[in-house]
Amino acid sequence: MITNTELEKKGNLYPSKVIGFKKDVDKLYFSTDNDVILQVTVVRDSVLRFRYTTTGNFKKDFSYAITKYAGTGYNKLEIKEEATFYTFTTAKLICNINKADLKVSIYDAKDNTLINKDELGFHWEESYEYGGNIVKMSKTSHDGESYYGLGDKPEHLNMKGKRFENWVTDSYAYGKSTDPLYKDIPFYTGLHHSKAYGIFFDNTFRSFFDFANERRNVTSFWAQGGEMNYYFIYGPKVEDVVVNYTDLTGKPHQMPPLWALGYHQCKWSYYPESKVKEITSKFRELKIPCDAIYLDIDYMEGFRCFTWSKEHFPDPKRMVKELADDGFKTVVIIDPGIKVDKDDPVYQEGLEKDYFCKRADGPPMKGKVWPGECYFPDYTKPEVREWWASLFKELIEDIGVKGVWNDMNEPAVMDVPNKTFPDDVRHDYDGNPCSHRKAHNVYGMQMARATYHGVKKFAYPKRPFVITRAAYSGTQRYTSSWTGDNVATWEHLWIANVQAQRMAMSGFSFIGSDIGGFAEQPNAELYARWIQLGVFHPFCRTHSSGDHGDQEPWAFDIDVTDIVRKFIELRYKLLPYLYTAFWNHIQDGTPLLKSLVMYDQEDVHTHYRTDEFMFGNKILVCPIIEPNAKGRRMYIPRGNWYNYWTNEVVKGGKEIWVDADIDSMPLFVKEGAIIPKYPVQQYVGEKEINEITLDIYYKKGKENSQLFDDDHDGYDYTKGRYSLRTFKLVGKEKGLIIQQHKAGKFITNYKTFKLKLHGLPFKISKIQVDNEEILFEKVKVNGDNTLIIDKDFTQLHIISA
Ligand code: MIG
Repeated sequence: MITNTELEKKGNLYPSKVIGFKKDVDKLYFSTDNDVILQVTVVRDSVLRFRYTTTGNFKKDFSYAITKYAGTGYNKLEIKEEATFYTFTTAKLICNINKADLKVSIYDAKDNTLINKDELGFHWEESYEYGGNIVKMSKTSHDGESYYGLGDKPEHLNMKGKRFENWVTDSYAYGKSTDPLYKDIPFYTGLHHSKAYGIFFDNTFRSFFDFANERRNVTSFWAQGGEMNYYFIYGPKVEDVVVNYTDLTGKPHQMPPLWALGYHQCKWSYYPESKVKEITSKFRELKIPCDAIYLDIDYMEGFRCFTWSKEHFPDPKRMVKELADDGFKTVVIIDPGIKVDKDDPVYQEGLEKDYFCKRADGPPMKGKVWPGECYFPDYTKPEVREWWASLFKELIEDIGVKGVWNDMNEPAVMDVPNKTFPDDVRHDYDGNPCSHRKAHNVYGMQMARATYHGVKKFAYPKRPFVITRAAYSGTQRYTSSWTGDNVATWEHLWIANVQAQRMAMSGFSFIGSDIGGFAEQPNAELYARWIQLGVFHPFCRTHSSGDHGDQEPWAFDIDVTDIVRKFIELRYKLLPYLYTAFWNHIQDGTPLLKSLVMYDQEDVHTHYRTDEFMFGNKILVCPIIEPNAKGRRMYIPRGNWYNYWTNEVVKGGKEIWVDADIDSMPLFVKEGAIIPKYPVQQYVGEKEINEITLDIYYKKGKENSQLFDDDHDGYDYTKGRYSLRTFKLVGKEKGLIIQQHKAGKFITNYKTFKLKLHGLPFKISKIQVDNEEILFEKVKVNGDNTLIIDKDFTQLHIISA
């Protein structure tokens, strides 16, 4: 007879005193009397890994998040034993381990500032419910400490005072307080005393983070299984924390094809073929640039993956070709559920080769999704990923589809209360068999990874393009992503802005929202304001569920169509700027979007800002997120900025009112910046680009800018066939010098630069290119300070009268 239905809690357990210390190359081991071992790996001078076991030995080490390309190696490691603690020092950090209780404190090695300190530190609770341990960590929260990151949380950028859960979940029409959502990125950046550090808790079980919510001075994180295993990443700059985290978990494996940075149009669903063509033709007719058209689930036959509806798409290869001839790349959706259908070859092969996930007692995991009852490939098995990749051959190689959209990969299951697989489902986990409790949060990541490998293989020598809904840390290596099923409300415009910045701060920059909102329908004004924000997100796509009407740029009224065109055109003009930022992103892990706190952490005003952000290094963006606005107040970070529309220079470090009627938005350029621009094209590659415009914003002082170019697709750039130009601007009272440094072997198509000088405080009397005076006719100086010069100049000197 069961007498007690309450789960008995055993209470917290703690490490006892340290009785052993051992060093093994880059690893330090501290063992306690009660069988706890702390293993510290010195990954780099500024990156330490902390790993704990409670059983006296460590299980096999395996992570889907950490990339094999992560940097390792440190300059210094000195270890000392003191009376009450051990201490070790790297070139950047000092770390103390208490002998009495294994508690850790970490200091900046330069000035001894305390950066991070265990409160209770590592502790655990044996779980009767799950069998294993609930592993916990608590840290002291400093006065004035702020917290950022954690993926797609639809909450204020600064997470102080809040608690969050990580469990990848299909969250249709989520709201501002919905938690968790589609992604699990258990990484945050803490900032206090102007110094930033990061913590990446690489544990895929359901996890929780508490940022001084339960107790005012304590920040904690815990998971319902697995190991206490976290990386401490020192900045002290916020940006360096994110860069170092991105180094650990990976940058995108290659540049996106340039077209993927264009505008994308999507809906659930465009069908049949005639409807698709009607949409694409309308873009060309109205001269609204667009590069990609999406096919949602209705293109398939009964929602079966890798099939086409014969009725609606009788000849996909011809259609995809015709779309391509008109500049449109076709992207199709692929979900994880494979219909239980003995006549379906994918199902047959999956079953025969034992590729589907199984319940603990043997039968395949069966769940309902769009096609009806389905089985689900176990993407955590290498062989299954290879098989899955091979399934893309026809779609990509033969039919000519250019990108694949992975949806429902949380995995989402219909008609069950927990919306996903039951906990007992088994996974291979790359040879580390486990239950769904451990594999759930990486399932979507591994699906996207397999899809990426397939698309990459069959698109070769072109670059792949993949988009995923679910993600775990590291997914940015393979794919872009969107923020899931948002709603056409003003609040969601705020959410979209915060989510994109937060994702960029979480190492995942190739992100965007469903522009206009997925559920419900925006009015004309909301759609226009959303496009204005969306063109400054790395992934720029309108998508809607289509239940509530049309959501194309022309679906509202003519005035709005003109506004939408104006901003999509701006996106196309800025493509070389965005492409250059992407290059820096894949090279160095530099985020594509920077919240103000990342831009200027010394200025405490930035710590609680949410709306303003940097798009790349030079452009300050602030969306209008309220109806009926003629402008808004916004914070301008320190320094001088040019209003993009008026060229008026404003001094930052304060809040100001900025006019922005419906056809405009607050947009500023950092002084000294050189912004490269293309002419407007209807799609990438429409025009041969012979000239690049460089918008030069005069500054008294120095500023560097860059311009990257390559073939816009393919892999030649990895062999040095790219062109990277660095411009060094030096502005003086009576002159302006721009030096160009060139790197790379690629010969660009453009031959000249059209320089537009903004804010020049003097009249030009003389121009020298590489120390030779140039006749005004030759360089075509116009009344508006525009001049055209050869792209290969080394030094341009503009001299005042
Ligand atoms: O159950 O494929 O988030 O973008 O249009 C809905 C149909 C499934 C959810 C995705 C959405 C997509 C929709 N999908």
